[in-house]
Amino acid sequence: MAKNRPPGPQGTALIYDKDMARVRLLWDDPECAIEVPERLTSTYARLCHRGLAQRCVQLPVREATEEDLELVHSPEYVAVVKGTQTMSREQLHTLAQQYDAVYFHPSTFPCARMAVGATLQLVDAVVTGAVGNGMALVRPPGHHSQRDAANGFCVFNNVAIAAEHAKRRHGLQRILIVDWDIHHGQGIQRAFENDPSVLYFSWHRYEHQSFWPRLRESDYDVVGQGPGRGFTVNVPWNKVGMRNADYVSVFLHVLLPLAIEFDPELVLVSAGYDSGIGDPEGEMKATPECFAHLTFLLLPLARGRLCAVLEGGYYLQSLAECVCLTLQTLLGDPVDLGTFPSWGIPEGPSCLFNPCPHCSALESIQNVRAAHAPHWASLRHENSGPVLTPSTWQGDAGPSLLGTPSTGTTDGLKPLLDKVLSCPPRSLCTGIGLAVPDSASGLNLPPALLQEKGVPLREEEEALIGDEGTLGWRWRSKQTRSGFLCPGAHTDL
Ligand code: X5A
Ligand code: ZN
Repeated sequence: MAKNRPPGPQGTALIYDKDMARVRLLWDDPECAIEVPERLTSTYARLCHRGLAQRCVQLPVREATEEDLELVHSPEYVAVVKGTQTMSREQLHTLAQQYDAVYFHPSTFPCARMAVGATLQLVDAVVTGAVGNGMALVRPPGHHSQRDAANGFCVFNNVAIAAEHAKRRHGLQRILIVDWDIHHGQGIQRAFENDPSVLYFSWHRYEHQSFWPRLRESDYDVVGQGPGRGFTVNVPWNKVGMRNADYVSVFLHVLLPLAIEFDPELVLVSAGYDSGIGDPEGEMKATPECFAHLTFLLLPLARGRLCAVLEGGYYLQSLAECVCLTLQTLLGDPVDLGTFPSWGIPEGPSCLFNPCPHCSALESIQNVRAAHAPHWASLRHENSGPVLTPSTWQGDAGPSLLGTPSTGTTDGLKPLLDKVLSCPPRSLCTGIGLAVPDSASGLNLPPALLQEKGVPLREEEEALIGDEGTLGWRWRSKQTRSGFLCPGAHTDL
């Protein structure tokens, strides 16, 4: 099955150091209690157990210099974090209270420097061509941290620093950051909101701004500022329970058209797995295979130069499995549609095996497409084939959801889009598997997640299934639904 690949330009780097497992919560704080050292150690153990770590080029970490850190953070903030090395538990606790959802440990400074250094090592190896792609397993995570603030378990912004490093020290001009963590990486967004050389994409649990970090700036209509307009892409999830089909749909209908048009020289993934099934923060339902699909869909970009950097992920079993499937795809193993039986589904597809995106997901997709149509030609097609599947289906006399006529200026783009996106409909049905307890390779999922088997389709899901089932979707002409928020969009579908 798996072919070994020699190290070299085609190889996959893995960067990990157990020293990053040293930082841990020293006091009682329910919000921070989930960010545990085992996130790293048990994930790495699983990679070794699967033989995946052994197939990678294992690169050493280094500690980032203060100069590296100051690519994104202020010298004053770096000095504050540096000062934690010699603080007492009480002093650490007091400092942590100045920030939102943060803890410090005497090892925080060296670990956080190592997390940045590991990310920079990975970027250097990929950009110089020493390896083809790779993954860095790091703690603390980074995407919430800001110029002058720790936030959401994050101390230094590993990925933002890496992007700045790639620009300044390798001269790259176009970097794509894909943040599939379930929280909005507002730290990355703020670092690049004015910068057209960094395209930042994030999806996140939002629930109409009621989910942490509860920011207005996480909504779909926040698109960047000044020269950076159009280079910030936010996809809010306004409901929990999103599945593989929702994630893949957002890639097909939002991220990939923009990413292909942007034509990045490097792809950085803020690879948080709190968006995976079983995670207590995300409460989503994407299975580990989904991350293989997502990774695979990114590989045609930037000639495969992809660096995945761990962010969140708090359900240890799911986290480890999701990382395995990401790394396996980076190693070049096929995204195997036949892996479902190994997930222990004795009686076949269940409710989770559902190819249709949720109504709420389609709404977010429409809204972000409408918000970005002025900035991206690839969103201004009409009836251009597979890329405009269900969310933009217009029916015979239906109104244009985007309200923007095609400008026909996309010459070279359509063939490329067609090539990358014309997956046979079945492929949307693929990344959806259900683990049952005690299955050898599956997760031990909480019972609540297993009760869905056999539950019939919800009304709005049924409404999306056309004659052909799966992706042969049509909007029912009589189907009426309100709630589309984009200006100019019609509420009758
Ligand atoms: C990196 C990450 C989450 C913070 C949640 C605070 N942070 N409630 O996933
Ligand atoms: Zn997260």
